[in-house]
Amino acid sequence: MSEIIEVTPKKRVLSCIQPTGIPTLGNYLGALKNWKNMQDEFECIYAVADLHAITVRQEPAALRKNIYSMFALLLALGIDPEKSIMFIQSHVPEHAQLSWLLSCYTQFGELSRMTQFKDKSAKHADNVNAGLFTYPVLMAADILLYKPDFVPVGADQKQHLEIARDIACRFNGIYGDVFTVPEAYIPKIGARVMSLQDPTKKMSKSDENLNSFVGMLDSRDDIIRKFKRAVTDSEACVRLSEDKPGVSNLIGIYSAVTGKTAEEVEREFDGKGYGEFKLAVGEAVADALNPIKEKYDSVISDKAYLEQLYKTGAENAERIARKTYFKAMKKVGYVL
Ligand code: ATP
Ligand code: LTN
Repeated sequence: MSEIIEVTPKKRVLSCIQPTGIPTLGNYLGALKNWKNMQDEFECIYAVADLHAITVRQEPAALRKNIYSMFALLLALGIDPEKSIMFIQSHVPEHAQLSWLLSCYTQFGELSRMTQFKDKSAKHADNVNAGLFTYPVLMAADILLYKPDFVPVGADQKQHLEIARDIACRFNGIYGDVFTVPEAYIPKIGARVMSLQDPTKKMSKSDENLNSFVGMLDSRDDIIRKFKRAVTDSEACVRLSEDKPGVSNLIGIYSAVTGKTAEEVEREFDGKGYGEFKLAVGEAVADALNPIKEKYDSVISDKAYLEQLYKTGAENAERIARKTYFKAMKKVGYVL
């Protein structure tokens, strides 16, 4: 008698990252590290969100270079193009197309409440463009086109994910089941890595103070130097506490790269000074990032290989995106 094997389809994951510079340790621990780990359990789709990048003015040559670097970095992180779909957002026109449709189902008021819009328009007061305002709609399109179950992001993107869920529910409420309503997947440790110079602010690659963030491709010496200079406090005690944001941030980073719990870290450095602790954090981070840097160096110069991968990736992505986009268009009443 033949046996019937039931195969449950894998749940789907989608995420994107903007090519606005070399990602930081914050991007890595808050999002990218999970991208690699999720590949075995889930069907994963990852994109370089280049359309999002121009909400802030970009120099053309730098943008082009950053798109290549970010795509190469995904490979260096261990994203396997045989297992996962990886592509460049602008290569799949349905993202911009669905974004227009969804923008007509998104309220001005809800976009006005986005903290990223408020922060970025304050920071770039001379260029508060409409794209910066509608950025979450494009992000909703990125997500909803692929019907993912989970979206791995850092804690700062939670609000954008909520709006994507609201838009999906609103659209489904009018037209029936078109979109899947996704869940955010935010890591417990590393969800919000703070600046090394001002631990009340999130670590950001666009910070003017270069000592405030660790870039994923920084040299070992630079990484250790930046941790040695990290702002702490005068208590000289390695302890997790709300009134010790600098030390707590370093404990979080050390936990995230070594897999040790905060209590284990506190025990390990009991009675030891900040000098020894900061050096250990710097070395552990450099050890964690080194294999990524080595792999990046080996793929970045192979333009033909990268091109072949992003072309195949876009074809595979578009096959999925097109179906959802046409379904949404048809429901709205367009003649197809
Ligand atoms: P910028 O710092 O230039 O404003 P960004 O780093 O916030 O950009 P992205 O590069 O698009 O923006 O972020 C990619 C991913 O990294 C997102 O999932 C975001 O939530 C996560 N992320 C960004 N900063 C941090 C941080 N400090 N800690 C944890 N996760 C972060
Ligand atoms: N806004 C995100 C980048 C992004 C994204 C997405 C993340 C664009 N489209 C879709 C998840 C899913 C950010 O991290 N700043």
